[in-house]
Amino acid sequence: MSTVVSRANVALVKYWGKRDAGLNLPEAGSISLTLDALQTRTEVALDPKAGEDLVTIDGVVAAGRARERVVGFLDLIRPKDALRARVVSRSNFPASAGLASSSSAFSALAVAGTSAYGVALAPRGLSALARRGSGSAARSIFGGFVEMYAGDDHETAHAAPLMGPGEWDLVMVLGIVGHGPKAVGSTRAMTQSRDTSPLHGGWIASVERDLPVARDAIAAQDLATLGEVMERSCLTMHADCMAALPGVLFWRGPTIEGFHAIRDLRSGGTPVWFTNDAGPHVKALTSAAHGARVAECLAALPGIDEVRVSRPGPSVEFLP
Ligand code: 2P0
Repeated sequence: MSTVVSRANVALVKYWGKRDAGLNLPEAGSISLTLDALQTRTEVALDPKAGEDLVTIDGVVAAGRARERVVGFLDLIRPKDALRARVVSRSNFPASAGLASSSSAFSALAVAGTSAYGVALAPRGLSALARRGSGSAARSIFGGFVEMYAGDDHETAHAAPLMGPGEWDLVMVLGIVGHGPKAVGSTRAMTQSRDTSPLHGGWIASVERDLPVARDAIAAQDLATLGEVMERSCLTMHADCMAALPGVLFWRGPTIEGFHAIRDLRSGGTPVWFTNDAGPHVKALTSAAHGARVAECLAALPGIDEVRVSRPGPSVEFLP
C-alpha cells in the first residue's frame, strides 16, 4: 500500500491546447505555482482478492468516466496481469470546478500508483506519467514555481522546478465563486479553442513570448513583472476560449467584479495581480504581507462564497 499527498497548482503562464490528444502532449510550455492549501490524499493498495479496481473519490465509489480515467491511468503503470487496486482519494476542495483538482489528483495517483506497483521512476518520469492523466498534473509533482516543457515526445514533455516553495514570501488568495462543477470540461474546451478559435495561433505565440519573461521574473523575485505577465496570460487564454465556436465562457459576474477589485487595490498601492482558470474563481497573487488585505477585499464581494489564502506548497509527499 502507498499513500501520498499532492497539491494543486495554478498556472501563471497558462497551458491551453494539446498537440497530441492520445499522449496528452501540450502545444506549448507553461509555468505554475504549487499551492499548499489545495491538497489531495491518495492511497493505492493492491488487492489479491479483487477482480477489478475499486475507486473511491471524496467518499463516493466512482463509476463511468471518472472510474475509467483512473483505471486507464493505472493501466499505463502496471502489466496486464497485475493485481487490481483499491484507490481511495480525497481532496480538501471541490473537484472539477476550476480549482485544478485534476492536477493534484493525477500527480498523487502517479506517485502512489508507481510506488504500489513497484515501478521506479525519477521525478521527471513521474511528471511525464502524470501528464498522461492530466496536463496540469505534470507540474504538481514539484513544489514552488514549476515550468512545464512542451517537449518533443512523451519523455521530454515533463515539468521541472524553477524555485522551491520556501524561497519567495508570496501567497495566492483564492476567491471561490460557487461550488458547482464547471459547464465545459477543460479537455473539450481546449480542443474547441484549437480547432475553431481564430485567436488560437496568437494565443500560442503569446505563451512563447511570456515564458521567458515569467522565468526571469521568478529568478529575480520581481513580483510586478510576474504579476503583469500572469494577468496577460490569463486574459489572452480566455480571449482564445471566447473566440471559439461555440464560445467558451468560464466567468460569472463575481469573477469580473473580482478582477476589477484586484486592479482597484493595485491602483491604491497593493502589489496584487489576478488570474483565473477553467472556472469562475478569482485567484490573486500578492506578497505574504498583503495576503490578509487581499482576502478581506475579495471576501467582501457579493458572489464570492469562500476565500482561502495559500502559501507555495511542496512537491508530492509520501505519508507513513
Ligand atoms: C493550466 N488549465 O495551465 C490550464 C489553465 C485550466 C486553465 O490545465 O485535458 O485538467 O486534463 O490535460 O490539466 C486544466 O486542464 O487538462 C488546465 P487536461 P487539465 O492550469
